[in-house]
This record gives sequence, structure tokens and C-alpha cells, in this order.
Amino acid sequence: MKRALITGITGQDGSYLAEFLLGKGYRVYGLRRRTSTPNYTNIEHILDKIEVIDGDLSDLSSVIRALQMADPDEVYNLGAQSYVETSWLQPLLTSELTAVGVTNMLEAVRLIKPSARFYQASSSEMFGKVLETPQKETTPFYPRSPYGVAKVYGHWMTVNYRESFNLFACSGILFNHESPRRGFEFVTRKVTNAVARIKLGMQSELRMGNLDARRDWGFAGDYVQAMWLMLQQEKANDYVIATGETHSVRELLEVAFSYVGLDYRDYVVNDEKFHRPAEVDLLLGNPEKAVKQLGWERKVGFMQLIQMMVDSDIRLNQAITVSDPKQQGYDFHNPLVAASWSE
Ligand code: NDP
Ligand code: GDR
Repeated sequence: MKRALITGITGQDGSYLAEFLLGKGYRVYGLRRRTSTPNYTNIEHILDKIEVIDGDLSDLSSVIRALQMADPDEVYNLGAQSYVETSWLQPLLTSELTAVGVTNMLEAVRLIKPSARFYQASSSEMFGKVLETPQKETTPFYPRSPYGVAKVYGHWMTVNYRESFNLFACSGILFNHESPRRGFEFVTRKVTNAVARIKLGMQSELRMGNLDARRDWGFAGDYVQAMWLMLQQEKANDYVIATGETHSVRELLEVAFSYVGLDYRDYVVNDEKFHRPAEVDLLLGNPEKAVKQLGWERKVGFMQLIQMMVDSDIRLNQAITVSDPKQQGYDFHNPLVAASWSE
């Protein structure tokens, strides 16, 4: 039985990857940081099948302990401060977790289990300013946020440990991928949750930032398979994972609102608060190398993805009983949590 250690197991990708590896017969260990209220929403349904290890990416000793306990064949480093906007508000924390956290993981692997295969969750945010489209493995990086800068550091440390210590270390340069488990502040989930709440009469407007930004959006369930495929190859390498399609935030709004028979222009309000100090205008990835070398393919298209998320958010919001159905929650935080607080 193969053994895998996943950091970030409570997040969107960690939960899909854990399910995927369990399906392949792996013994799955997940690193989770201690919180006063446990955050198991995404992994509640598999908690009895996985081993949860307490630890924090910023604490090398805890990461070493996790490596010792899990004794993994494969390590997937998905943990990070992953929200771009927060990276301007907390740039040092972002550097500590999203950048230096990678070195902690690499050091732990090097010291405790150098034969383990290592996956680093790199990001299309590393491309940042548009220098070339579609973006591929050889496109130069020009990050536009502290998050993007931190990911570039993590990416190059992964490459460096591969070249310096002969670790089997891969960096997956993944473009945006979404799902019903996406955090509520990311734009797709913010929109699909708002569409559900507006349709159900629980919210009356949606405050948004830059509608012209374009992203290459795929389904998280498809993308975790690519992570695994990278670690099954003969040689470690870096791969872009993307759909090869790009859509604007405005198109996202059109698709999500029209799916429930509404016109987004009746509800969306421009709010400076959601505009970024520096924007990534256009992301469009070329996944050719992954398709050819890994045999990877995405199954879920853009429309299907957004409709899946709207359907899921309608079900979720219907299940919530709030004393005041008109209360809107917060723009920035999880409105469902805000709703339950008000009960
Ligand atoms: P999430 O934000 O959903 O998950 C992040 C995970 O990291 C959570 O489990 C979180 O735990 C954990 N984490 C945060 N800080 C620490 C810490 N100090 N110690 C241990 N764990 C910590 O992100 P996604 O699942 O969407 O993304 C997974 C990875 O892939 C991230 O590294 C992200 O930057 C990267 N990525 C994501 C893309 C996407 O479109 N989703 C695209 C490209 C890269 P907690 O639940 O306690 O907050
Ligand atoms: P991103 O995702 O920054 O690409 O990072 P996000 O969904 O936050 O933003 C996408 C684009 O939408 C624009 N936008 C808004 N975004 C948010 N969150 N809220 C708004 O109201 C809003 N209005 C417009 C943004 O300006 C941006 O252009 C995600 C994260 O998962 C990273 O961890 C990951 O590395 C990258 O994707 C690839």
C-alpha cells in the first residue's frame, strides 16, 4: 500500500486529492494546522479513512515529525496562504507560508525521506504580467502580487532541490481551478454563491471588482489527477495544467446569472474595495506538454463547471435556515458562516 502525505488537506485541492488517492488504494496522511474551531467541511466525509497530523508549514519541527509519522512515498505540498488579495494585506505571512514553507517541506523530505516523490503546488500567478500567450513552461515569470512572488520562490526552490539533491521534485504550474468546495472569497464561488442567494431572495446585490480580468478556469477534480500523474513518471519535471480557454469575469457573471434566468447587470455593483493594487489581466495556459507526456485531459468544461457550482450553492443555501433571510452576510468572508452566526 502506497503512502501519501498531503499538506493543505482541509482545502479545496487537498480534499479532492485525498479522495482520489484513497480510490487508488493509498494510505493518506494530511497535515492540518490547529484552529480553535476545527475546519473539516471539505474532508468530513473521509475523516475516518485518513490520518490527520497536527503541524504547521512555518514550523520545521512539526513538518519533520509529520514526515516521520507518515513515512510517505509521495508528498503533495498544497498548503499555502492561497488568496491573492490577502497577500497584499499580509505579505510577510504569505512569504512565510507560501514561500519559505516550501523550503521547510523540501528540507524535511531531504532529511527524513529523500526517496519520497515531492509535488509543489505552483501557480499561473507566477506569470503575472502578460509577456506571452498562451503561457507555457518556458514563459518567463513576472508576478504581480506578493502571493505570485512567493510562488516563484517555491517553484525555484523545488527545481533547485531536484538539481542539487537529486530529489524527485515536480512543480505543477496550475491555472485557476474551481469546484463547489472553492473558498467563498474566490471570484467563481463568490459569484455562484451570490447567484444562489439572490435567486432564493437572501441577497439583493453583488459587489465586484475588475470584470475585464480573464482567467483559464478548470475543475479541481480534473486537476488533482495531474498532480498524481506527475509523480508517476520516470523523471521529475514541471508541467502547466490548464484548459487552453480563457473567459472574463464578466462572462462568468453572464453564465452564472443566466443559468437561473437572471441578468447580472441588474445586481452587480462596482466596488473599489475589490480592485487589486496590481492586476493579472490575462491568463491562458497551454497544457500541451501535460497532455502529451502525462496523458492528462480535463473532463469538465467552463459552462458545466459554473452550473455545477450554482446548483451546489442553491442546495447549500436552501439547507440554511436563517432568522433574517434578507441578511447578506459579508462580501469578503464566508456569508454562510455569517448567516449561521446571526441565528
Ligand atoms: P485552499 O486555500 O483551499 O487550501 C489551502 C490549504 O492550506 C488549507 O488546507 C489551509 O488550511 C492550508 N494551510 C494554510 N496555512 C497553513 C499553514 N500555516 N500550515 C499548514 N497548512 C496551512 O487552496 P487550494 O486548495 O485552492 O489550493 C491548493 C494549493 O494550490 C495552494 O498552495 C494554492 O496556492 C495552489 N494553487 C491553487 C490554484 C487554484 O486555482 N485553486 C491554482 C494554482 C495553485 P486551513 O483550512 O486551516 O486554512
Ligand atoms: P486569482 O483568483 O487571484 O486568479 O487566484 P480570484 O478568484 O481571487 O480572482 C480572479 C480574478 O477575478 C477578479 N475579480 C475578483 N476576484 C475576487 N476574488 N473578488 C471579486 O469581487 C472580484 N472581482 C473581480 C480578480 O481581480 C482576478 O483578476 C487564484 C487562487 O486560487 C490562487 O491561489 C491561484 O494560484 C490562482 O488562482 C491561479
